[in-house]
Formats: sequence, structure tokens, C-alpha cells
Amino acid sequence: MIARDAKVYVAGHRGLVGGAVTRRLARAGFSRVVTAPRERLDLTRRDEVDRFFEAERPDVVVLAAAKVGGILANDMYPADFIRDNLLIQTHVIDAAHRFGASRLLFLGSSCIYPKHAEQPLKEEALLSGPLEPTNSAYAIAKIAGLEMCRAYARQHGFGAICAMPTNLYGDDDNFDLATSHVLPALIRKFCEAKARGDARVVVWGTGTVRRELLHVDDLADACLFLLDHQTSSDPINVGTGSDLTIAELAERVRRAVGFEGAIEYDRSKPDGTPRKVLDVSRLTALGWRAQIPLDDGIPGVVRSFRERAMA
Ligand code: GFB
Repeated sequence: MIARDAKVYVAGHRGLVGGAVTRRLARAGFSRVVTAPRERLDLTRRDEVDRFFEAERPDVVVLAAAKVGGILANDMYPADFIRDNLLIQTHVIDAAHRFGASRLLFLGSSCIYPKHAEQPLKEEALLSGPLEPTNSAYAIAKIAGLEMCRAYARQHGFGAICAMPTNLYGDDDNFDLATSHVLPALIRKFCEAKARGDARVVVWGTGTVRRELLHVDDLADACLFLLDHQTSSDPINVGTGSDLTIAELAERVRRAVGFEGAIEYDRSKPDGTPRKVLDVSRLTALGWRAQIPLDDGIPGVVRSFRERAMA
């Protein structure tokens, strides 16, 4: 268990994951959490990262800073995704080790697993087949980060641990329709369509592919649990263990919003990987499971989107 007076650096505290982790740490009584906004610390610059670590010397690092986006952003800007993620994670993992952190939590993604791996996805499926092309640049950066953690653990005895979360959602998500993930996009589309009195909402792809969704507050809780209990640097999946089709997800958002029009599918947009549900038995065996059902999570995000963006 980590001492609650340990100095913890949360990288990426303004993001969906970093914000939730920062709040969870505060609730658990951590009194020395440090953060740095991008204007003050550019994690893609090694000199800035080294200077920050030299000055702060955190005991624990949560690496929640990353360039992330939905299927279209990943597909359109693969160079940005691989460059920024490789730079950020290389600098932070290396500096954490050199400046004496005892523990680092690296966050990967369920897209590290092969496109046609057996479902639910077990941790052992890593590197057993080709990746989904729409996000292979991002996935390879995340696989490199995971391998770097394992290498630093093996060679230097560095206390890195690696969580692989499934698709995430939450109040502070990115709601920009061009770059967001599916759930915030659907919430925005249905809320705006209802407000305008539109007759229909357009959903990308065929609607038949399946996704698993985890509320970011559940992920933050799992992060703290892993910091306290996990010792191996091998990846550990974090999810709910159940999934649904995009059409079912759209229907749940439609109901939560109270939109009465039609749903249409734009098949010119990519579907991405056909299915991506995690096997969470490793984490369950350690004693953690998700607490926020999708039917509570979706209305919560709908409420907060309406308050923040449509007031
Ligand atoms: O969430 P999403 O963008 O990413 O899309 P991935 C999931 C599915 O929802 C795809 C469909 O089949 C989309 O075509 N979809 C339907 C929509 N309507 C929409 C919409 O309006 N916006 C979006 N964005 N999708 C990402 C990866 O894959 O998942 C990242 O690209 C990362 O690397 C992330 O791993 C967790 O689940 O396909």
C-alpha cells in the first residue's frame, strides 16, 4: 500500500483520465499530489521533463498524459499519435526512473491487442497477431510504453505497473465530433438533435461492431487499487468484461436524452475493430471490479454535457 503522504505526480491531470485520478487520490487522502499544466511543462521535450523531475522528485508517477482520440482522428493523424505518445512516455518513464521514483503507473489501451484476437481479450493475446489498422500507430506507441516499463523493471528493478483500460467515458470527455470517441459524440449528437427538433441522428459505421465502455471514475479507482496492490509490470486489463453493439449504445443514449427521431447509419465511416471486450479475470482475482453501470453512467454524462455545453 502506498503511503498517503507520498509525493505523487499525475501527468496529464487536465485530461479525462488524469483529472479523475487526481480527484480519486485527493479523496483517498493523498496530500502531496503535484501537477503541471502543458504551458509550464511540455512532456514532448526531454529537457523540460528532466528539469521538472529534478526539482520535484516524485515518489510515485501516474502517466495519464497521452495524445488520444476517436477512430477518425487516429486514422487521419497516425504520425501525430505515434510521435507524441512515444516522446511523452519515453521522457516520463526514463525521468521517473533516473530521478528516483519508486513506482510508476503506465496506462495503455485495449487497442494494443490484435484485431482478430480471441474475445474476451486476455493479456496473453498481446503481440499474437496484426493490429487494427485505424489505430495501429497509437497501439504500437502504447505497446512500446508497456515494453519499456517491463524492460526498466527487469534491468533496473524499476517499480512500473501497466494498466490496459478499455474504451473510457466520463464528464470531462472530448465532445468535438471530429476527434472524439463514440460515446461523447453520440451524447452531443442526440442532445443537439433534440434541442433543434431534428428528425434524425447520423451514427457512423454499420452499428454492428461491439465495444466495452468503462466510466473513468471506475478506472481511477482501479488505478489506485493497482498502485496499492499490483507488483508485476506485466499488463493488467481494466474493464467491465461486458460489451454491446454501437446500435445498442446509440439506442441507450437516445433514451437517456429523450430523442424521438430516427437513427441512420453512415456506412462511409469506418467501423474499426469488430469487437474489443476485455477479459478482466486477472484484476477480479486481485479483488477489484467496476461499480458504475452504463445505465447510470450515460445519464450522468448527458446531464453534465447539457449543463456545461448547452446552458
Ligand atoms: O470510440 P471510437 O471512435 O473508437 O469508435 P474505437 C467506436 C465505434 O463507434 C466505431 C462508431 O465503429 C465508430 O465507427 N461510431 C458511431 C462513432 N458513431 C460515431 C461517432 O459519431 N463518433 C465516433 N468517434 N465513433 C479507438 C481508437 O477506437 O478507441 C483509439 O482509435 C483508442 O486508439 C480508443 O484505443 C479507446 O473504439 O474504434
